[in-house]
Amino acid sequence: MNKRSFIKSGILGIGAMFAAPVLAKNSVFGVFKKSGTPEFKLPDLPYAYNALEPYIDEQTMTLHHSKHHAGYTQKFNAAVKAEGIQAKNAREILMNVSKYSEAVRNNGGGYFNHKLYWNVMSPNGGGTPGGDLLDAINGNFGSFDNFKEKYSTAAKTIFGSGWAWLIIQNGKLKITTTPNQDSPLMDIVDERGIPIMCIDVWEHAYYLKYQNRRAEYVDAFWNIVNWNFISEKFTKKINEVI
Ligand code: MN3
Repeated sequence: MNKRSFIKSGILGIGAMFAAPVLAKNSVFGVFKKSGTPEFKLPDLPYAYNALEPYIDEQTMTLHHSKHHAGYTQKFNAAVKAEGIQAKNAREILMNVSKYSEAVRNNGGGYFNHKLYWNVMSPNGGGTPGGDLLDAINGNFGSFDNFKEKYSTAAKTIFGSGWAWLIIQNGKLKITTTPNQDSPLMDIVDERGIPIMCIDVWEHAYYLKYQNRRAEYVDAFWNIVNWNFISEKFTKKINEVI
């Protein structure tokens, strides 16, 4: 080794000495960020885009999932990252949403609400629920028909964009509505509870097929309600408190 190459490798060696701790620090920070700041993925639909025809059309489902829900998911991730939010999951963020920005409230709600909405519908849905859920519906609303009527009215009469919900609140079933992308899980809504059923009444959910006739979309919704999913959720969540 001549003098020149010794100096060169010496400088590289010093460089490596400095580089090593920097890399180590970055990788530790990387692990920390991975476990602390969650990253959310757009979930796949549990059925094909055309599976809910003729009640909800393929084009609406395609745009609603691949554009709207994808947009909420991407903006939710951006906001969570920008604000350095650390949480186990989206539910934890929504339950403490008053601490965060409007972007987290709107896009976090959009991310979470649509995930439930896709599962509340099924091409094999419709009919009536059974078991414990039916007993609870009868107990809280008098009859299934009465529940259906009240839920439909709530969904049809929301002013502007929002959601109608069936929630568990203090062990009882309750119908509520929220504006925009607010969720019953959020610590800023009037009626908090565990959501087990929802319908999206934003115009993007029905306008291509039903135009201004929201009531027809709400009436059609009953043909695709996934009572198996909602019953299972009810049984799992009945003893949860928020
Ligand atoms: Mn929507």
